[in-house]
Amino acid sequence: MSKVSRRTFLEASGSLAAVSAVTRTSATASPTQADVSGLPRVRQRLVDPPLVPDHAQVADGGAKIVEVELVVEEARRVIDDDGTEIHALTFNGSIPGPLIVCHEGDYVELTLKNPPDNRMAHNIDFHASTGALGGGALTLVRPGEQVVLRWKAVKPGTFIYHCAPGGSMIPFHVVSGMNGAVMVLPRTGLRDGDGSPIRYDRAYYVGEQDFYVPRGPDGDYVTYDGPADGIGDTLEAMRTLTPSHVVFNGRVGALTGDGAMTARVGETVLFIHSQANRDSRPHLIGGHGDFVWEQGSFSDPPAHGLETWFIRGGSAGAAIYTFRQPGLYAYLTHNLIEAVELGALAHVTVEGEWNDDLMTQVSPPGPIDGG
Ligand SMILES: [Cu+2]
Repeated sequence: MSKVSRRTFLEASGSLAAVSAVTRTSATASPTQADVSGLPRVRQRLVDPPLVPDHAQVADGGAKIVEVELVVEEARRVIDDDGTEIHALTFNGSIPGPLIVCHEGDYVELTLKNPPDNRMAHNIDFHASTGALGGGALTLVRPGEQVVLRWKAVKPGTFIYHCAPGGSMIPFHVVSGMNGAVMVLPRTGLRDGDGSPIRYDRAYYVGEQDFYVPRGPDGDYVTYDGPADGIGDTLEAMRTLTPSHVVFNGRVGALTGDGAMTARVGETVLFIHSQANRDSRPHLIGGHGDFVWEQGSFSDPPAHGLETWFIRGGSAGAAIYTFRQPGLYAYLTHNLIEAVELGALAHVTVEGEWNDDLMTQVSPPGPIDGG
């Protein structure tokens, strides 16, 4: 049973007032605590997005304890092609943090480490979990500390997680990079609206991130010496609600060129898309969302054949598409200003045979007939 001192708890909850009712002071096991000692344990090796950890789509066997480790990394990151640099706050060094995958009924057992050379306190709020501010009230770790949290995955779907250390530090840490996603698969796998199984050949995790980099009097972005130096200016920029950058996977162009996602004609691809702070409108140019769990809940049947879908700020959604044509696809937010001018654009390079029936150029560009 986790134990939280009053002092730690208040630090973790910050200005959020309604949480005193969940203060836990007893060191004895709750009568509702399940005995998980007999459950098998599997260690999930987390990977940098857009890759996802190895996982079974249909659960083999009963509930498991899925062990994962997140290490907080406070580090400088360049976020665009102009060399704009921020003091990023990250889980495991990537923006977004890694995708965690489990099945409904499994337990996720997280070890959260805050190395001693960090400067700030951090915690984690799992939207997929139940209780204690999503775990935020039980996980505040100062530099040099670690904590272990176990939660049961009772809701199937895609969910974000994020740091939430209290007050203004909640949005500040989230827009500095401290967010990621969990996918809780139904034990029997995904199903379409008719209840037929859906299987995917590959999966990608696209984490969308809004940054608010302050500008100096000359209009240029400001680079700060230390992680705390820019907090005041950044909070001021955040309050304009106007991001300087909206990007996928931590920087402009992270998922284009050599970083582009890949697939083959005939392959079915699952795209998980998270936005921890702000709304987004994913669209696959030249393709569709064959099956879309726009709100992320796998308890609900997916929508079919969508053009553009909507990811609410503070959520993750999932879309599945079977590629039918080769070529370069743009996967972007269809606020095209955010996509093209601010950075929220990715590419999917698809190899395979062109299908003339689906599209053909009947005559190439040339002079207008009779002109
Ligand atoms: Cu944090």
